[in-house]
Amino acid sequence: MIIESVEVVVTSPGRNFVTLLITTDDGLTGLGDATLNGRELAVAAYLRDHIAPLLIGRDAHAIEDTWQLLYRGAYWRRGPVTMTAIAAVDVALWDLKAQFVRLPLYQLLGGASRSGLLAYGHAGGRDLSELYDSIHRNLDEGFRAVRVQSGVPGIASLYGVATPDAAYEPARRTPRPAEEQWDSRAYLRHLPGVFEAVRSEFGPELPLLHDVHHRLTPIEAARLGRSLEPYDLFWLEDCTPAEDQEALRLVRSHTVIPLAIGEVFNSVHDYRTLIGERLIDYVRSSVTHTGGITALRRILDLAGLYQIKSGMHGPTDISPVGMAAALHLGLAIHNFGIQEYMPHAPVTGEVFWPSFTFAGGLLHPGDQPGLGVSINLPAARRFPYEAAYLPVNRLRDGTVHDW
Ligand code: CS2
Ligand code: MG
Repeated sequence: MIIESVEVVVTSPGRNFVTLLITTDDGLTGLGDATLNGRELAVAAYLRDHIAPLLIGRDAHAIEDTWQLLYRGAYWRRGPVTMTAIAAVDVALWDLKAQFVRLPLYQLLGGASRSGLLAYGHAGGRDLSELYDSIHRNLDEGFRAVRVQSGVPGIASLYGVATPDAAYEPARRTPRPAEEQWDSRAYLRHLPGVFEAVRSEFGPELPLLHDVHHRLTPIEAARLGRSLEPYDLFWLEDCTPAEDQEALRLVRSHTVIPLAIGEVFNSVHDYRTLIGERLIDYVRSSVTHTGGITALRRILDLAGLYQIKSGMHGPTDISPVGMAAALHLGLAIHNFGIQEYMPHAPVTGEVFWPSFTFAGGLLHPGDQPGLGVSINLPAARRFPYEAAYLPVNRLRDGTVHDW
């Protein structure tokens, strides 16, 4: 299987996606997701200008050697742009190998370790009544676990909370990032009451998750963790800015709430302290942003030694290709925890044709050879790239804060 052509497709059906297509002399095409929210064109250029020329003529079966070549061979290591580009190549090569042997990809990763992947949906509301409606919608759609985000009185627009008529999509199609507000004291005061209310309305069984989105200091996060303990959360996500691994020592010493972190990480080195010192319970990395199946599998194998489980990032900015890769990996590994699932807008389905399924609260990658996703190129061309950015956050006095 010799690589004959490499194509980078940037398309925007509902939101921007970058997809890598690798075609071999056998006539097979493998797909990889290279979408990095708000920095899509940087990855597209990295792939087109610096990686594609290296791939032409190489053996598509040599997945590990190609990974090492792209990682070590660039001299400049890690970083979200580089690791997203490497991930796209890695996933496309796994897709090709699995198509070549006519097996669903999870079979090459060791076969299925479970019958389906528990998924969590997203509920958010500006007040309790909107939030209850949103949780009910998730349950009606079949979700058996729900992430709960709530408005905070006095904060006008906030991460994770949409108006009831619009799907939640943090990246907005504006030439510059929109601005949101933040007030840690107001949030810390308000949130425990929200979880108390949700627990008494929906009972003790439903797994509830919450995403702080990197906004607190370690001591604030410790206080929040303690105050949420009575409501038995499945996890508290990104309670402090993720790059400061040592911060979680302080959080951990004050609370037994399970912690999840890592959607912005891109390498096993971002996890060494967190995993080695058992400072987290769930690894949030996606296949798409962490160097592909080859690299994320290594992180999860290391995590498994410490009873730490997967909780792969699955927002809409992971394309259907990236989601399929996550599902094949999640089905195969032993230490699967939960899978985030934010279904794409219907228009995304005009371009990407995935075969994964969601039924009874469980995702399954399907049994087609390879990843089981195809791309409709004429449709992709109908949706050209449109600049879109994640918001930035400011405190009441205008100071820029973590978003
Ligand atoms: C999030 C995302 O899914 C999550 O947990 O934190 O909504 C995140 O904000 C986006 O993926 C950023 O690209
Ligand atoms: Mg998150």
